[in-house]
Amino acid sequence: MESGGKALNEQYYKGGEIETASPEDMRKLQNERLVKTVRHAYDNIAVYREKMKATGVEPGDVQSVEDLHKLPFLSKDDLREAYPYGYLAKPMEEVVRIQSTSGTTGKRVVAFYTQNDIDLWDECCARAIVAAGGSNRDVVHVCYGYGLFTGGPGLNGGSHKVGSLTLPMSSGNTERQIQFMIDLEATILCCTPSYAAFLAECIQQAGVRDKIKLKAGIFGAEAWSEEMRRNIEENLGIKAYDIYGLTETSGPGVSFECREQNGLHVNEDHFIPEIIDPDTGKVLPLGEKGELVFSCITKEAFPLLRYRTRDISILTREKCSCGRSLIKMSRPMGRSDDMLIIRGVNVFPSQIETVLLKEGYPANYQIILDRVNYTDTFEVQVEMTPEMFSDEIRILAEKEKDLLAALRAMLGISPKVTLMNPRSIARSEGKAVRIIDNRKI
Ligand code: DLL
Repeated sequence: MESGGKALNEQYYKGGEIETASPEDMRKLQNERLVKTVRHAYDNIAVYREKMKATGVEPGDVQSVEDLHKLPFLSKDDLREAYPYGYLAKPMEEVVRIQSTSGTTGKRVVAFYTQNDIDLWDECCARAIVAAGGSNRDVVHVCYGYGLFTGGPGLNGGSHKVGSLTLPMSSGNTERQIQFMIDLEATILCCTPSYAAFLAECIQQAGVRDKIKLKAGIFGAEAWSEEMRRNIEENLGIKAYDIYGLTETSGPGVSFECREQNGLHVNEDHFIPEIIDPDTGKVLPLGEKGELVFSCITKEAFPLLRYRTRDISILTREKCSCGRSLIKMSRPMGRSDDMLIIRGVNVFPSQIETVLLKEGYPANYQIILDRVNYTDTFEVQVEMTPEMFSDEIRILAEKEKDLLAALRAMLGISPKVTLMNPRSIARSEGKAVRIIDNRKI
């Protein structure tokens, strides 16, 4: 079916032609869209205009992708400082939706969408579904979270666009997930890889593997390994495809895997990728490892240019047997900041420290992560001060409960809280070892 050229399931979905465009045609389109977006952002986002001025660059200085490096970088901190409306580039009458990053109230980033932005986002996710073999004959079971998180709404929109029957399951209630999967004969599963692995185990335990009709899965939102892919594929009898994206650039669908399952094609007619040295900001050539930076060149409400993702990857432009000419990025290999993704939620260690200190604990703590039964475990161990210490179990339990509530309020997820005796956490001779991540990802 996918033999290159025009064979990308266009019968159901029209994304095929652009996905196989020549590099010259793609560059021409990117140039046009980039010039337009720079003007739009400069004219409509006051803080961005100031940022450009401070860098000494004017919209006219950017005439093509070659000029992209002249623009300043944008970071999560820029967006947080301008929270909530600072980077909104369209009048309220034209904006129809927000989505938001996972994490705390303090650390949230809000992304805005016009109806056109949503349509284009749906298109990006539709491409991912088609690349995974999806068509209007498929039943797409979406158990990414719905709501502020982009996973559910993104894949839901993509599935509609392809014309598949969409099951908007959202997360949780595993028993019901499996029942619907069987009853509705779902063929494509969309969720985080860790939830897919967990589902596979539950399906096996329930002895219903032969009732499952799944043929493919589209998994992302967190790091996963090749071993995990093989494990999921074997246990569910499917092909498991990676999908990548971030709230700031719209959500899932910035890039996706095709049948080669070897790197993710970037939807570069919407997002121009760059790889930079995270320390110097210098743009690195194709094939070199560094931090991914994206410029969104079709977005109306939230047109971020040179946005630093903090994800480490490599870009390559090699002929792909699927026929797509879209540039490929390797699966993210880590981050250039300290953000952790725990059960799909973005957590910064600094948030944990803030809570501990506010609650009167000393800065002697450890964050211990592991993966048990394909689910992240998350423990915060913190020392008590000698004054806090008590040998009465009831008092300690009360303290743990209070601290857990404060951490949950800040992070949006619940760690296991363990109060430790004063001076019981090993001191490091160099930098304190605060994070022990035993997850093999
Ligand atoms: O996780 C969007 C998404 C939803 C992607 C569903 C794929 C599927 P955020 O919550 O803003 O958005 O988190 C973005 O998650 O910077 C990466 O560090 C990480 N991430 C996303 N996809 C992948 C992936 C969504 N396929 C952050 N592999 C990003 C590894 C991923 N990490």
